[in-house]
Amino acid sequence: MSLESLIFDVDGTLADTEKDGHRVAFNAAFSAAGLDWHWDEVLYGKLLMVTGGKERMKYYIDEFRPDYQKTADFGEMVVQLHASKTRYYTDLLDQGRIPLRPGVLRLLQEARAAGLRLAIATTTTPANVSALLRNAIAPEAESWFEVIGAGDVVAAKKPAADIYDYVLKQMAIQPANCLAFEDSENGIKSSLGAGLATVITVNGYTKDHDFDGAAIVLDQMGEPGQPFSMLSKTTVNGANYLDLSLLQHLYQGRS
Ligand code: XBP
Ligand code: MG
Repeated sequence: MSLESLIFDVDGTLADTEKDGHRVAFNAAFSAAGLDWHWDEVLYGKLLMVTGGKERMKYYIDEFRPDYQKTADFGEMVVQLHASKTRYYTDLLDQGRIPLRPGVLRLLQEARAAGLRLAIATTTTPANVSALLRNAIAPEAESWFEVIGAGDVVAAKKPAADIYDYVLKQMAIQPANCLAFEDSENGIKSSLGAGLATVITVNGYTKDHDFDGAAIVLDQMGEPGQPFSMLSKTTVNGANYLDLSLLQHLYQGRS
């Protein structure tokens, strides 16, 4: 077996999009619709338990707003709010507000140079992925990825394995030839469920999540001169940033 492909989550993994991106865009959409819904940073951490923006809004009303009287068209209202949120979110990205996390661009460039096949498996809306890639990498960066599996293309979002299964099928590749990159418990449940060895980089919202079964858990991918901290007990042969040789080492040692 050899390492042929890297499959990346987007939100929280490629970029810290949740607190200053998605959350801000949800609040802008709520306010524009005249709703008194507001998601502060702490509440948003709890809402992240549910992936998918439409699903998250429904969860918020069901769990946190027993006072809210749903109307018959509630489902359609959520769809409209979500479309509005997507516009606010992609506008934020078009303003260049959200950069990639440390080491992400370097690792993508190294992987491309080595001929690895790249793909994306995410819960977020396809337009959000396009906006992040064109603004944080390059106008043509979508073409770096052979398959972009996103949003409602599968019926069940993470933690279900469906989005990874979808991407693997599109690529006609076996999970044993790939590594996945995730940042959250829902994410690793999904990737492990699809049989993928998984590299974790945590963020503020996910640092206390359960990453049992991960190939390695890091605070960030790191850069030369900006070392990662390791949160798992993994041998890394002295490496202090994530590069292809460390990925090969993790890949060889995967269980
Ligand atoms: C990402 C998400 C997404 C975004 C919102 O999870 O949960 O729902 O927060 O995106 P993951 P949409 O990183 O595990 O894929 O509003 O476009 O659904
Ligand atoms: Mg994520």
